[in-house]
Amino acid sequence: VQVHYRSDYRPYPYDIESVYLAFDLAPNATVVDTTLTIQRKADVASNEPLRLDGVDLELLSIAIDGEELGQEGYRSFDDGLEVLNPPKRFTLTTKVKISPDTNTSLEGLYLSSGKYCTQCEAEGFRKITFYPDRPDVMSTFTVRIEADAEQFPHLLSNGNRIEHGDLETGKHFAVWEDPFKKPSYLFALCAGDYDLLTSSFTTMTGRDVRLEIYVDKGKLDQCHHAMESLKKAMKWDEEVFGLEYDLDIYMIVAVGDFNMGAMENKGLNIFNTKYVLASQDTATDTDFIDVEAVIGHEYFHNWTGNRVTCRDWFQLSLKEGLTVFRDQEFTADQTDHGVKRIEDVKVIRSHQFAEDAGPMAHPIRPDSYIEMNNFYTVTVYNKGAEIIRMYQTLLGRDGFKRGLDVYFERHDGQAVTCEDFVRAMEDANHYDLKQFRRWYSQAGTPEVEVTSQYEADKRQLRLHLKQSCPATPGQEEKEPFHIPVKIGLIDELGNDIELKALPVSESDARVEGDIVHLMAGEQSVTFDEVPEKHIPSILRGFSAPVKLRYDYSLSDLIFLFAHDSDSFNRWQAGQELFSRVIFDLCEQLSDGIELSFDESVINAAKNLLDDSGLDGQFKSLALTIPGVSTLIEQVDSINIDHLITARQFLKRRLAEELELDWLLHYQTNHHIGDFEQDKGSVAKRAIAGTCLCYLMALEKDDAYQLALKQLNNANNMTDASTALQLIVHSNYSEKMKVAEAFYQKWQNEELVVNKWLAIMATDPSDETIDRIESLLDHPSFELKNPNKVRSLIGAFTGANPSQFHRADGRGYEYLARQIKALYAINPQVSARLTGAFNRWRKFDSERQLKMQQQLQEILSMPELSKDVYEIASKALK
Ligand code: BAL
Ligand code: ZN
Repeated sequence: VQVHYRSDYRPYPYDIESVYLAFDLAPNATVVDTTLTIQRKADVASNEPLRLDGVDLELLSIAIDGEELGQEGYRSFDDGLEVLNPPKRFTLTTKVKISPDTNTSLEGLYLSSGKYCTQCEAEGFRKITFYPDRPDVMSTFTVRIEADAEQFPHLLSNGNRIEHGDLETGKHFAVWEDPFKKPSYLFALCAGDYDLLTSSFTTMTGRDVRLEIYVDKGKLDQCHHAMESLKKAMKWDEEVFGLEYDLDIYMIVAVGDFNMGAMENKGLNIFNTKYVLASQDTATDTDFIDVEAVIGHEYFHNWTGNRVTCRDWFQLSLKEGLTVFRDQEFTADQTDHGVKRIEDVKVIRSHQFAEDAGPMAHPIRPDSYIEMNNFYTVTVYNKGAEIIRMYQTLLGRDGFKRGLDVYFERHDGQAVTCEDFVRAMEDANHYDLKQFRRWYSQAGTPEVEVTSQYEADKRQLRLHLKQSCPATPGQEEKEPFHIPVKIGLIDELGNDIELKALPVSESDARVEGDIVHLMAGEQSVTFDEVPEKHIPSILRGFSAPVKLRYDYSLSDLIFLFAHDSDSFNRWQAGQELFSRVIFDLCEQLSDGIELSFDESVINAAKNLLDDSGLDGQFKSLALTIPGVSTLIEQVDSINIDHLITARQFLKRRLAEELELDWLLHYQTNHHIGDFEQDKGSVAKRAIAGTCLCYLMALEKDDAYQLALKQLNNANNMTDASTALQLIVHSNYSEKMKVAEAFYQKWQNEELVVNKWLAIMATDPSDETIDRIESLLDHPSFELKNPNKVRSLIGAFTGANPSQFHRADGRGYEYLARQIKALYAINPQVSARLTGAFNRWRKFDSERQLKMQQQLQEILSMPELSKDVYEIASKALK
């Protein structure tokens, strides 16, 4: 297998001045005619061959300036061809045949439910035609599409439609021209018979932009939220960053078979249906927010990604970290900043910390890869967004914006690097980011250990901060990071104490406002005029993606949980409280003693539930016990049986002790009547759902009846799916009848069926494995559809710890069997599934052995895809 290294970057020796593509669409024999106008760069030797990428293409002809090339004129490889001794300036014409119908990888051009669509990022364009398929080769594209007029009335590509018309024999054509230079990964083509929702947006300079959303027939009523979200995103980017849309048309096409969430192709976004379609009946409150966020994300890419793109794929976080940060801020502005921050940090702690501590650990700017698709990760995306957020913390909002302005001024229309971004931030603010750059080059999650000393006579508090970062593959030693640690001090009444930093020694950490700049391995900081009764609130807002260690007493945590003015740290205090109880219970289980914990935790939960000043969504988050995947990342090795038992014990005790409180709050917040989707109603549904979840933990008939009533009376999918999940995951004797009725009701709504599959797959009961075996043959399941695979198999491995980690190994066998069935069909999706084995070293020796065996078997499969090979082989290293 070939490993690609960042250090091997060389500029492409030729300029592709223009691209003309002509598609004659046919399921098994699409013909692509390509004409490239090419110019050798000034400093390049005249015998430099022209290397083009190409995979799964049948070459029909190749010509230079109209003259067919003979065998001596070019060399063919598995993954491309080289034109030998080309002239300095020429046109290259190629004609290839491809088969979209049999393209199950969903990369390149493929058919999905009778419609053509493309996915080219990262390296899918090479499955369409011979081309330098790398992001630093930018060109203008003209695209002609020809297809049957009745079957494919809509023929779409990037930019503006400049020509269209009918042809003989029932065909028609359209020609599209994109005036903006772009890399091949932003190319898109769609052809099909869709329903179309149109609208328009007037930009800040008064230009009218036509907005179009194309969906499967019959789904038009589920597109309005997406359209409104698009307009909000366009407006927000103008207001917050002064960024205006540049073409006269913006199109979104929703497809049911899609590897990713969505794709930001210039002027023609292609979306997974999951992130377009939403109606009260079929989508949950979370789905509505996710649609808005992904619509925003892809729209924001038009500047951060498309206008300024990446030089090479190692720089992926340049566009993804930045764009995730932008979509996070967008959602926070539309919803609630505190709640959104907690949601985002939950992803970091459960998934990114796991990646950073596992065999696939990589810096946000990786140094090497075997398959680029494996590096569309929570590290590149979400940790990348945390790094961008830290710029804003260091430079302030205005400084960050100044930096972005310089970045766009310098690099609009270019393919650049993360280093270019750092330099723009530095130059715009005259700020030294030398040490900050280590966030780009070092993998692993830093740990920050804080200790405190209080001198009562001086009323001074001295905090000592110490950072370290564990070794990761290929990186044994780490240099200190520049870590902004946001700090607060709280007095005995719960009020914030004004911070008065007192420089004591040269080596002390610099303090700016409430930010302590931890720059060395160890540094201290002193605060003056601190009253004797105080509690530090450290790493407020999760100001850096690190693990914080501070030895809080139980009562400190309870106090912070009740009073911290920083909502993130308030939530955090509760999470730490619950985690501590769970790990204490784990020890008791190991020691074989009766389980018990400090009852004050129960009171703390009750007080929070009763706090009338708090929003229901925050309460729901604060009263939810950390998930197993988050807990696993807090310790070096895990007894999974004990962990699940301990977690369940805590939940059950909270349920029992506060039974009347859960019931009361359920009754006050659960709303029957007209559906509303304002913030208050969403919050009420969230806390009502959490209350019902605790009530169901009691395993009593009246709780079952309450959930059944909610399910049967629901006029929205949030209430319905919450109730269904609680019922299916309970011991209610008739639960499978309820599940079947739900399926019958929703069998024609694919996205709801996917929820149903995920609920079935995450049932913690021992029968689940048999059920999900038989669901593989159920009409609702289709191995070729990534959403279904993620629902039935991905949800099982990611959110059903007790069954995935069954002691008998059947969970592991099930996963391995699906990977073996899928790798040849869809390499990308099967590689994602393989990642579920990444943390095998954390478990007991018997489970380790079982997971290792499955990985070895996967690796021994014939013609294993390089995607799966990379994940499985690195896991075993
Ligand atoms: N560029 C791949 C999909 C996304 O991040 O928007
Ligand atoms: Zn993106």
